[in-house]
Amino acid sequence: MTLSAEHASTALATWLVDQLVARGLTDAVLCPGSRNAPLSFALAAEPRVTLHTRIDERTAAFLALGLAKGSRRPAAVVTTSGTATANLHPAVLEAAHAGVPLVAVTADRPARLRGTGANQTTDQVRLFGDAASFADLTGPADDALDAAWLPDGPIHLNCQFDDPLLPDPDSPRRSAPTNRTTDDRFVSDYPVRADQGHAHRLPPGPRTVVVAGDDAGPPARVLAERAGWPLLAEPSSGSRTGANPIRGYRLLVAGELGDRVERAVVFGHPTLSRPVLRLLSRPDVEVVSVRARGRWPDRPFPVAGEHASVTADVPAADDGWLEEWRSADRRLSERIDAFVAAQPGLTPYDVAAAVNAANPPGGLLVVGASNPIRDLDLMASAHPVGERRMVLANRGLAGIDGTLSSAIGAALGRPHSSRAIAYVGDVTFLHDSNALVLGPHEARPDLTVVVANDDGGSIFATLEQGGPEHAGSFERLFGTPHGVDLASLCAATRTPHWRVDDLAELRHALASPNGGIEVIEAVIRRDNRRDLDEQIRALTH
Ligand SMILES: Cc1ncc(C[n+]2csc(CCOP(=O)(O)OP(=O)(O)O)c2C)c(N)n1
Ligand SMILES: [Mg+2]
Repeated sequence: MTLSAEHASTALATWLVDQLVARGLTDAVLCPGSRNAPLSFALAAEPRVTLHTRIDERTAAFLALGLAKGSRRPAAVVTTSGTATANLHPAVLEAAHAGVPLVAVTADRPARLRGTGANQTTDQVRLFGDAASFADLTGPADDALDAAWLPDGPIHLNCQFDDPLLPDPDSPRRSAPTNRTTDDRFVSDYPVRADQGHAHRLPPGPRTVVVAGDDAGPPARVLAERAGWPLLAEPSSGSRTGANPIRGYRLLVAGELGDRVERAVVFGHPTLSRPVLRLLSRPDVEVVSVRARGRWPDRPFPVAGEHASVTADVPAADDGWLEEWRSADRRLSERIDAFVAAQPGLTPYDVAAAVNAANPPGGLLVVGASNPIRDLDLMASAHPVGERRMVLANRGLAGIDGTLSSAIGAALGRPHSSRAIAYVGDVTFLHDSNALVLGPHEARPDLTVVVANDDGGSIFATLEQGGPEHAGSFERLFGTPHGVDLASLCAATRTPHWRVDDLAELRHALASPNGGIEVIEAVIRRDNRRDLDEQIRALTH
């Protein structure tokens, strides 16, 4: 380090950026501020980092989360001190639960000013509690960074910057990189879930299902195929391909077939369906868990055993178990499709099916929480193995926040996708409409945002609070209609917008993307959601 002591902040920032690059970082999202200026200059001078700038720190953090998920590399978000840092908390929590290497770099004042009421200075030490590993950096300190570094979870690097915050005008802009190649010791195992060591071998016998929650990955499918077991795979599991996924599993698990399950092997984080979670909590079902990513990998149900990976003996004879599920699923799928086709107007299920159909091999689909992911779950048949589509959802905590930013990040992080689509509810869209605020210098992905607009939160209609006894207060407390004119909202950021209210128009709009970020608003009803949901559940009888 050749910089003078007076430029300690620049030295720290330059060193930190070098270190992040060595750990595989290629993208950083910067939010403007003065205290973080040393990092801003250091990032701008680093040719190996693609810099993104966002005004809103919450949006920025979810953009970085999406970049990490789409690229399967760590991504950083960089902020000034004070309230700015607290805006990172939602994305840090999501990253902690989903096991995503989100690097939160916050600028702070020197420790001597903490607790003194100095301007824009608060207690940022361990701001995110146990959710993130933490280092309080005062200068280049390899040990502190090594100790905090996680391959699969959020890292909070708090940087104490003293004045001066600007680089020495007399020093060269940047010396040639010396050790700034990626260091293999640190490159995370985030990209590939390598089976570590020897896989636990399950004996055949009990009637078994494979449950693939969010981020389960191909091993769930491989196990189901090898052993001849039905695969109950959420849309964002990464396992929903081939012949074993049971499209209507959510309904079938609640019935007679579900009652006969004796054993379940769980991959990833299953959160989407209550019947599956009930199955996993049943005392007569033996649960075998394959360790999932995340800061808290423990299961919320008792497990008989937990393993890094699992395999099974190939069954000696076909006992018909898989075929029972498959034929029940075929019958149910036909009934669901016929029921949906018979409904007048555009239904939420039509939107889900159209979105699924518009996602080609090599495509990227980011799905919002609430009903969009559930409707997709119900309507999406499994694609053939080898047709690689990436389906992502923030299922670590299933928040409706930051979804558009996550989608923009994922699309930027996976630039070779044949198509990128985000599919969200209207409340989810509004929650993160700041994602559409992009400056003129920012990279804009090609991304079609489909908003299923039912003017409020429809999921609550299908839950207990949607019962007729609560009808009087339902709209105000849960439905939250907003009446926002999405066309005007989009116009404010010059985001192209199409409003469609029938299936043919929706398909047409989906079939003709114009490039850049564009919004398709699919207008659907909310008043009949509870009724539709009940009728669909009755199709198993
Ligand atoms: C940050 C956050 N706040 C609140 C919730 C609770 N919540 C779950 S779904 C939902 C409504 C979502 O509405 P919308 O996006 O329109 O989808 P819909 O239910 O209509 O399909 C809310 C508020 C949440 N999951 N995350
Ligand atoms: Mg809605």
